[in-house]
Amino acid sequence: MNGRIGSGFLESLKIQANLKRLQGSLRIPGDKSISHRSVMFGAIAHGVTTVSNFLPGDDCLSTIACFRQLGVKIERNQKELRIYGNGFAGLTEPGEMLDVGNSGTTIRLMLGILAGRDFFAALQGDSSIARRPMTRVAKPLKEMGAFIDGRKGGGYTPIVIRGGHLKAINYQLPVASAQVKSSLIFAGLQANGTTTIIETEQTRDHTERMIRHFGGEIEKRGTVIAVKGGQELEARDVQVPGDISSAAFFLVAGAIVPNSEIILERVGLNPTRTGILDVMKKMGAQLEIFEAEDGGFEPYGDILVKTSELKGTVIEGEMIPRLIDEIPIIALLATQAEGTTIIKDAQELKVKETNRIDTVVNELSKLGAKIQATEDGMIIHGKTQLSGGRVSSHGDHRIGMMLSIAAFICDGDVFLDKSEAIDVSYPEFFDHLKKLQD
Ligand code: SPQ
Repeated sequence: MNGRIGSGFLESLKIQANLKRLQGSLRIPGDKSISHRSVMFGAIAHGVTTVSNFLPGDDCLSTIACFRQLGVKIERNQKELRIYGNGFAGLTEPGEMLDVGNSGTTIRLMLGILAGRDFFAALQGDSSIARRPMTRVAKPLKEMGAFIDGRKGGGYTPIVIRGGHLKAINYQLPVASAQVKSSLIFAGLQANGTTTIIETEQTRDHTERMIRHFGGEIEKRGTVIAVKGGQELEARDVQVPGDISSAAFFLVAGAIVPNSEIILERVGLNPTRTGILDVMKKMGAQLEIFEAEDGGFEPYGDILVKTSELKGTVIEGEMIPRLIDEIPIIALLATQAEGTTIIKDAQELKVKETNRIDTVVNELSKLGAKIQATEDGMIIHGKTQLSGGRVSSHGDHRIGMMLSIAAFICDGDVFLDKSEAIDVSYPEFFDHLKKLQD
């Protein structure tokens, strides 16, 4: 990295190309999904929840700010939190609009919590959040009895909600989404009766694990989840494992930069999130996984990755939810694999922080990748020598990090616009990149 060039909104980060090696070990920052949920569960439980290794990324800070506005006392010292919960009933009407920033998880899960509260709240986020669909949570929450309205009938932000007495429903999820599932679980905890949720595919199960960790009950049979209303949760200590979605950038960097050997420490190994490890192994990556003996309620371990000879593969079906956020960096990996990689069944990528099918394909094409978009994914032909150029994160943290790693294997420098988006999930990203080059 050679600092920023240019000025104002045209500022661009120059990233050094043609790296000779990456070596060393990194302690990966806390998992974003688990960090959000630790604040939410701490807020609705009774007593003082302590959280260690919390991710101080912009998204998780938005969650803290929102719950403070809902009357919850939260103390933060860097990566340590103390949350003073008074149960669902302890939440109070916010005096101002709740601002979720760039965070889809914050708004969708919070709507599920607010659905059971008999007060008014208005929510909004940034321009990316304004484009992301909210009907997927608004529709079932309205069916349970919440009043929700907003732009385009409550389908988009700004969105308003007045919660109240909820009735349990049986709901078949129309898309594979942990956010919709979790939102309904939070509403279900406050409803009359037992709410049943049927998933299309297994998605990340951090909410289910955390209910049990906080002393609650949730039943799971295959893809059917049942949650009883009227449960009260008790405060607990939460140790957040490292985020495998953040580790993914260094897993791929280690595999594609020559002469590399990297150890990633205390990475979350929840099987609903480890699709990237399975796919990398299938593509021929040299990975070793050392699982920790006691993972608490979320398993974790260390991962060693070395420069590897890679081959193309097909990624589809139930694998997709297990690596949905890693697809941008897997696309880069595929440019360095011999043969063709096909990614299918991933149309959900179109409604993330950006349309991640289009942004990945457009930005990697600028660097010379042979990649094309399809209706539900992309096709990548390798192995390709990437060239330098000017690219943009388009305000999407995962695209920014993917392009920064791509720069390392380009034969000319890369200039990255909107690199600040990376702070959403990995504020230490550039320090960690530098550490591996020292
Ligand atoms: O929170 P946000 O903005 O939706 O973040 C993303 C990401 O890339 O960090 C998605 F854009 O992760 C989601 C993930 O894609 C986090 C998440 C969760 O914590 O429950 C679930 C997934 O989203 P979804 O829509 O499949 O439920």
